Amino acid sequence: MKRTRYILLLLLLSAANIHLSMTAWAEDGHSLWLRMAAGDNPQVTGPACTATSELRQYWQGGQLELKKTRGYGDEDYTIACQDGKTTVMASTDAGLLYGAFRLLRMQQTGADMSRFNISSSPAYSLRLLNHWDNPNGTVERGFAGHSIFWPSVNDDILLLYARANASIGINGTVLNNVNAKPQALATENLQQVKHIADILRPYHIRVYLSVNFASPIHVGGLKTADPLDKEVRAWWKKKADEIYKLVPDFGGFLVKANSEGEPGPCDFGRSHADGANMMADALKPHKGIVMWRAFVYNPQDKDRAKQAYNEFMPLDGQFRPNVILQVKNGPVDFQPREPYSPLFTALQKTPMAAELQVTQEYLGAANHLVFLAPMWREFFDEIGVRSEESEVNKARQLLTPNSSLLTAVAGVANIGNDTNWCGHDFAQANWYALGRLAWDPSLKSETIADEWLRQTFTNDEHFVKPMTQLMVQSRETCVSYMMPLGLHHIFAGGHHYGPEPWYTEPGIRPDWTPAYYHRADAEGLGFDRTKNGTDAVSQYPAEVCSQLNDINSCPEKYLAWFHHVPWQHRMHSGRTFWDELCYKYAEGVSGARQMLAQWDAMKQYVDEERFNDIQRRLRIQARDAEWWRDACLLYFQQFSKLPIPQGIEHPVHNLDEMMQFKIRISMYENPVRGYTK
Ligand code: GCW
Repeated sequence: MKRTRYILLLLLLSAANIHLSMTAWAEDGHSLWLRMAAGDNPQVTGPACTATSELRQYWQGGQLELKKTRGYGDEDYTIACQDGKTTVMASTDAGLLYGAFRLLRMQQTGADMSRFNISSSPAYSLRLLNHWDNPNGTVERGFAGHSIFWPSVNDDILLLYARANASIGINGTVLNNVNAKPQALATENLQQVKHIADILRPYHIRVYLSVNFASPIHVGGLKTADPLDKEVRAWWKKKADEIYKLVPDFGGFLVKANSEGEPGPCDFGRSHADGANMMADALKPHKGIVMWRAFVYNPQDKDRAKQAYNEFMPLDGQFRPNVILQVKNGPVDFQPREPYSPLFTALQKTPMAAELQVTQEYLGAANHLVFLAPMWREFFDEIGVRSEESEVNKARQLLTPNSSLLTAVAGVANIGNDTNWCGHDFAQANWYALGRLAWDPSLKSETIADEWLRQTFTNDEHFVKPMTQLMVQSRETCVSYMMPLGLHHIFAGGHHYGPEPWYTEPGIRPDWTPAYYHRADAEGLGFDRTKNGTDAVSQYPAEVCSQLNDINSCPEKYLAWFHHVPWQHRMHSGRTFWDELCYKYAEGVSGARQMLAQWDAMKQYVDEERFNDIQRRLRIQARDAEWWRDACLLYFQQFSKLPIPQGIEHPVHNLDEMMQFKIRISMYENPVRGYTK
């Protein structure tokens, strides 16, 4: 009897093992955070809509009813469970959809489902992805393969893309690069836009296009693209009509104008407002919008960080109501750390979109594990958006009476046709975080990391706890080994991956060289943006301005951003600025190594395929961190002429060697090797 039981037990165990090795352990990251087992649940009742079919397929609980009732905002929902019965209530299909995905998230993360009553509504009405995808299939600053939209699409991929976005609240997507080819608006192209829109629509995702300002010339055959020209205006109206015939819920246009060589209204002596308003007028009858980018800078100006403000502040109040000004979170360009763009607290009448970069153009591409929620939280905190975790925010809340002007969040996507979508499995977490924060910017980074890890890997606490910590710390680690204490834009020429604080070329624009930003000399390091310098500080509200202007009250994380800091300047730690810089780089390197060690300890909780790939990338990251430290400290040491303090690890390379390193990548690829000679 005993023996039979024993054999039975063995049989059961081995069956469980086979099951494990065939399902849970064969993972390639393709399912993202949507790893629910499919089924067909007859206990789910509701109107015929996407929410009902999603829940019918993936709901593992008991009786569930979806109900449409009046009284909710367009995307709001309530979900509740009482006496064993779960209900989703909303006024629209979209509300039901978001409620459905909330339930599935709770189910996947192992939440207590016995009794709850949750209501939710989004903080921003537009929550978008921007794809920098080109018609030939390359993705600018994309590190995960080719475009999923161009030149052709795979409908299954699009469907999963739609579900993933809906599950995190994304409700719009811009299908092509802001460096837009005129052909985006050609009639053949619009057929494909329609095809994509038809697949995304059931998931409440609208499509948008980036447009080239000179399209009337290149596509329409006109002589000019002057926004005040009658024929040009008529051309845009006709184009809009054509688009809306194919895609009745088309979202609108995103425009990069007079920036980095793109055409724009200034080419015709007109203002950004003239250009944006012309397009807004064409889209208005169809309820479309224009998202006009504020990313402009010109080599003649003294300080690149001031230019968007200088150009757009005088236009505040001149835009049509269906124009949104899309502003990057920082005043320069998606650096590992930037203070917020002063436009966010200065504009009084113009609705704004915050443009955040999900793709890691300046953060180690798809080789480095950098969880970006803490960076975006920092941004939201600093512009005074409500958050539960922030101290800064409490002080700033009153500074931004106009924060209601922030109406949209746009994330520059990190998505390509790689099997796991984002190159690095952990880069999926940044796509996830973008959606979650655009819905609710008060979420803590920990919360987002925790729920993403549970859905993407496992609910096992031994994995979730340490990995949450690792993720939350990863951004600070990256800042420390790349550009601590306010340093910025000291990347190698030609790509934005490795360090080259010395980089220059004959005839190059100064604002495209690192020396323009770091200004290292015998006296110190950093860009003087105080009142005695370029006075960029004055673009911030008075209280913030005086804090930033004084080297003793300026947050140390922004020191070299706003000040030319003397090497001997005394830091809060008691160290000199030079020593602190050395310590920060050392911290960055040890942080990167710790991530690798922590991951190595997680082997038993992760399938082999993802474990190995992530480990390989973490090793690259740890080596890159050393490379950053050595290149930067050895280079800056030529100016400081100070020793690297005792008690921390010293560079393992020498400067000449560092200056020989070159990476062979283009702006369309992930560096396959950390660096090559
Ligand atoms: O960050 C810079 C990038 C460019 C990009 C530009 C922009 C799409 O290096 O690749 O172009 O910003 O945001 O327009």
